[in-house]
Amino acid sequence: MTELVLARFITLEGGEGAGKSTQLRRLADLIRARGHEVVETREPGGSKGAEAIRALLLQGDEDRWNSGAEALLFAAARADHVVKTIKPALGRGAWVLCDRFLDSSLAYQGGAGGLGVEKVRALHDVGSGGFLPDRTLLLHLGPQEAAQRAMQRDGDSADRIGARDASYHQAVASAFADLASGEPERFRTIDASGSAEEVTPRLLAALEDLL
Ligand code: T5A
Repeated sequence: MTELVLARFITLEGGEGAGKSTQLRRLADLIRARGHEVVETREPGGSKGAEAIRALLLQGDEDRWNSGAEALLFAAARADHVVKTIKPALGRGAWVLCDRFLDSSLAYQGGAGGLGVEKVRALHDVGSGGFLPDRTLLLHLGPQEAAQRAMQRDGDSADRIGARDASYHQAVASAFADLASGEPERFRTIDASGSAEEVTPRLLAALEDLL
């Protein structure tokens, strides 16, 4: 019998509380059931160095870093994550499912933060050679439902980026929509409303051609 080896790098993106982490776990189980090794990872983080940078990014006062410094830290964390975790897993034929990746930097620091997507892409070129996912699943959820879910999970203790105001998060959502329409071959936009059980089959259907 031939061994099933078909490495894929899949990212889940979207605003706060869209259900990315919940869906990533559910999707990983379903892909494993198809016979693949699956590595679940996240950003910022996913490697020892990147997890250390995560603490710098998400803790402290809202104005601890400006957009440029934030983008540099995210790019540095990503560079470590790509080299230490993602590429080795892909190299042995695993699927890698990642909760946020470059597109979060493009939408948050590049779009909402005002840095511009080209500068963020340039940092990604320096840090990670412009490495991109095979597919990006953008979870779309209306702002009220997203806020309810984020509140249910975090209460009043959102991190320094999650706690930014509604206009910042609206700008993030709009930047994600622009990214998806600019790269339709890589992105699939998924309706994230309804129960977790209802959302998972939509995500799986968007990967079916890769499985
Ligand atoms: N960031 C990150 C940048 O600015 N630039 C970058 O480059 C990167 C990589 C990371 C922060 O950093 C920013 C973005 C973020 O602000 P984080 O702690 O890693 O922060 O977490 P987030 O990715 O922000 O996680 P979210 O808050 O977006 O949540 P998720 O993962 O989308 O949602 P999840 O699964 O945790 O669900 C939230 C709650 O809703 C419930 C869950 O049980 C949970 O309580 N839920 C549902 N409830 C009802 N129906 C469903 N279908 C549900 N699905 C989940």
